[in-house]
Amino acid sequence: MDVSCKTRDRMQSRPIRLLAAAGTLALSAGVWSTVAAQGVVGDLPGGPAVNQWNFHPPVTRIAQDQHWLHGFMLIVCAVIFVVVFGVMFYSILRHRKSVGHQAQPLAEPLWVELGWTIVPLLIVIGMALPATQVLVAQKDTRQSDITIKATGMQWKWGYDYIKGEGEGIGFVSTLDNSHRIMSSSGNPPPTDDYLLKVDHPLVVPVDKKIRIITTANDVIHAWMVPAFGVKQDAIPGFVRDTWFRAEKTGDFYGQCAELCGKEHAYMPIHVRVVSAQDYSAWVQEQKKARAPPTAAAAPVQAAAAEVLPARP
Ligand SMILES: [Cu+2]
Repeated sequence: MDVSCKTRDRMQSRPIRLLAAAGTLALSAGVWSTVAAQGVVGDLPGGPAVNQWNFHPPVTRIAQDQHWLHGFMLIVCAVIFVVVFGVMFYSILRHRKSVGHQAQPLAEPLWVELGWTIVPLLIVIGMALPATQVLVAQKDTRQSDITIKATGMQWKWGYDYIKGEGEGIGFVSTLDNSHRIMSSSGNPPPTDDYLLKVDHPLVVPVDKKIRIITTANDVIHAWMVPAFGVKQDAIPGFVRDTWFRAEKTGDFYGQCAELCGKEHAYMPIHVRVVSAQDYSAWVQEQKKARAPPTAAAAPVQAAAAEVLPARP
C-alpha cells in the first residue's frame, strides 16, 4: 500500500471513528436518561446508596478506623505518585538529548543507596503500624457480651445465639419471598432494598460487643456487613470469628461475600440493632414462641399430629 492510499484510508476511517464515538456517547446518554427517568430507587439507610462513591457510613469504631486508613493510604500513595512521576517527567523533559544533554555515568554514592532504601522502608513502616493496630483490634474477639454462630448454607444464613442474653435462640434467615418473585419475573420494579430483605433479621443490642462465629454447611460463604467493617469467611469444618459493637440503632445490610454458587446473590444479611430494652423484649418474645407447648395447647397439637402425620 502506498502513502496516498494510507492517507485516503485514514481519511475514510476518521468519520467512522467519529460516528462510533458519537454512537457511544448517545448510548451512554440513553442509559443514563433511562436510569434517571426511573429515578425511584432511593438510598437504603444502612445499606447501599444510589451512586455511592465511598464505603458505607461507619457505625462501629473499627469501620471508622478502616475509613481513616483508606483515606490515609490514598493520600500517601497519591503524594508518592505525584513526587515520583513529577521528578521523572521533569528530568525527561529538561534533560533531553535534543536540547544538548549527554548521558552521564551514575556515580551511585553511598548516601543515595541508603536514602532510596531507608525512605521507602520508613514509609512502609508508617503505613504498616496503624494498619496492624486496626487488624489486631479487628481480631480481638475476647470478652464479648453476646456470641452468635452464623452458619452459611446454600443459600441462607442460620443464626444461633450461643452465649449471653438470648442464649438458646436459633433461626434461619432467608431472602424474603417477595424479592425472589421480583427477581424471577426478570423485570424487578425499582426497590431500595432489592435482594436485601430477609424473613428473620439478626437482632442485636446497641453498644454491646457481639462476637460472630462463622462456619458453613456446604461451601465457603462469607459474612459481611460493610457498615460494621466486618467480613469473615464461613468455611465448612472450620470455625472463624469476628466482632462488632454497633454504636447506632437501625437496620444494617450486607451480603455473602464469597462467590459460593448459583444463588450467591440471594443470601443477604440483615442486622437489626435495637436498644437494650427492645432487645430484652425481643428475647422474651422469641423464648415464648419457642417454649414447649402448655397443657392447654398440647391436646390441640396432638390432634393436629393425628390429622397430619409426620412426613416420612
Ligand atoms: Cu454464600
